[in-house]
Amino acid sequence: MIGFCLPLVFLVASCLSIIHGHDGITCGNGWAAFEKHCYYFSSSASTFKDAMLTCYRLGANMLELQSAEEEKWIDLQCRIRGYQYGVWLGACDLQQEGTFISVSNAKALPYTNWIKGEPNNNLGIEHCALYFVKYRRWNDGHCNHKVNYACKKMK
Ligand SMILES: [Ca+2]
Ligand SMILES: [Ca+2]
Repeated sequence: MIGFCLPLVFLVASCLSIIHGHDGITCGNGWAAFEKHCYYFSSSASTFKDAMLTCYRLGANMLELQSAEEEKWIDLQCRIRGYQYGVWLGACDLQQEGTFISVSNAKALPYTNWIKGEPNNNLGIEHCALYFVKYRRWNDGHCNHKVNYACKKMK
């Protein structure tokens, strides 16, 4: 039964993705689609807190990277948009120094890709994570720095 149903499920899923394939229809204007999610990329740089609040206002969360594949796509988007540093990631160690957790659910990060030697909590004041395009890896930075950001929601 499973052997029969699976191809059918994939057929229906791929038909749906064709019908809803256009970003403007699936995600709305100004949003980009990648796999099961919609992404909004900021046109200016913000503090970590302002980035988070903007994403909430848009009915989304800050970008929380789940995989190397997603990160690769985000890296491309950052480069196309000419982001100077990269994007904030929805991860911080404000609750417990040294332990980075996801902002949306306070759980352990499902995926990390820190620059070697990071997170280093430089000067004791770095508590917010960002994707650093220059190194294609992550750094902890000062939460009040202004960095571009991306918001993410389910399609
Ligand atoms: Ca820290
Ligand atoms: Ca750092």
